[in-house]
Amino acid sequence: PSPSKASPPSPAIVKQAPTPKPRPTTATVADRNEPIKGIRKAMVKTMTQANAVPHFTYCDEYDLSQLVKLRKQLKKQNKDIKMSYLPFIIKACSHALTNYPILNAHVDAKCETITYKGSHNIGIAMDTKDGLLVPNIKNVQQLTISQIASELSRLQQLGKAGKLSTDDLTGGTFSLSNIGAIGGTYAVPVLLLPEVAIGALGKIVRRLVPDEEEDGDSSSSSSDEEYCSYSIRSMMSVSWSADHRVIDGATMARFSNELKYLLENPLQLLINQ
Ligand code: CAO
Repeated sequence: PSPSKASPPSPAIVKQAPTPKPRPTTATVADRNEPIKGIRKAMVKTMTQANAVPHFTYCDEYDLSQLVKLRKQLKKQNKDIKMSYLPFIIKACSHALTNYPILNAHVDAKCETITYKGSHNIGIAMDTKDGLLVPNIKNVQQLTISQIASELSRLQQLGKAGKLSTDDLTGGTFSLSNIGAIGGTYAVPVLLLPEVAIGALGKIVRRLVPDEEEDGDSSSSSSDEEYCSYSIRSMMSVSWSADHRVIDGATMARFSNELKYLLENPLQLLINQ
């Protein structure tokens, strides 16, 4: 049998390849080299050393609605002092550290000794004129929330002016990084050796959260459908990194639960400061 002849494509359905548009005229911008020195050079060393330590990160969300209201009231009543959220958080950390002293500790370079530090010298990561610096507030366990606020303002002003002292920058025992002051929800903080734990605070955001179920609510439902009420709450995520050679996840989680309780019930914090 003779092979069937393929009929030529109809001119109407032949697809024309699109003509590429010419590349826009651009001028190459020269690259720029900059030597890594000063605080950046120090950061290369400290961050590289810290990254060699096996660590884990644990995250949770705290409901700061009551703290947001309380701070608003205190700000109205006391205009002389800059009262951000950090002084409350720093004080609450100190309370929780009292029950978890292993988180307020140093570990030597060979990881042979844990030194439980007596003072709570809480470091605060600051975006300063010179770059990232972590001055610390000394003996937080002895300070009131307003004293912490004044000390934080002093360090922030010195940081802005590039005038933080060696004393301010050394001797920290536990650190916090309030990245939420700039924005963002989660961050994985890098340890500040020889400290064993650091927390990153996210931005406090208002969002819908299901209300706590009251006792008996679930059993009172006559159908399979679940009804739930919601409220707008001020939520903050917190991410903790800890040295996993000496700190286990359960310790970090229990510490975080205690801190969460204090920050969600800030009157307790005011009464017991
Ligand atoms: N969520 C929502 N609002 C926040 C907030 C948060 N997590 N943190 C701060 N705010 C609010 C403050 O309450 C304040 O509000 P008011 O003007 O109404 O009082 C405003 O934002 C500005 O706060 P602040 O930044 O001046 O003060 P602070 O005490 O909260 O923080 C400091 C001080 C120095 C920690 C902060 O300015 C800073 O430098 N943060 C960056 C830290 C950083 O770079 N971390 C990354 C390290 S790793 O590279």
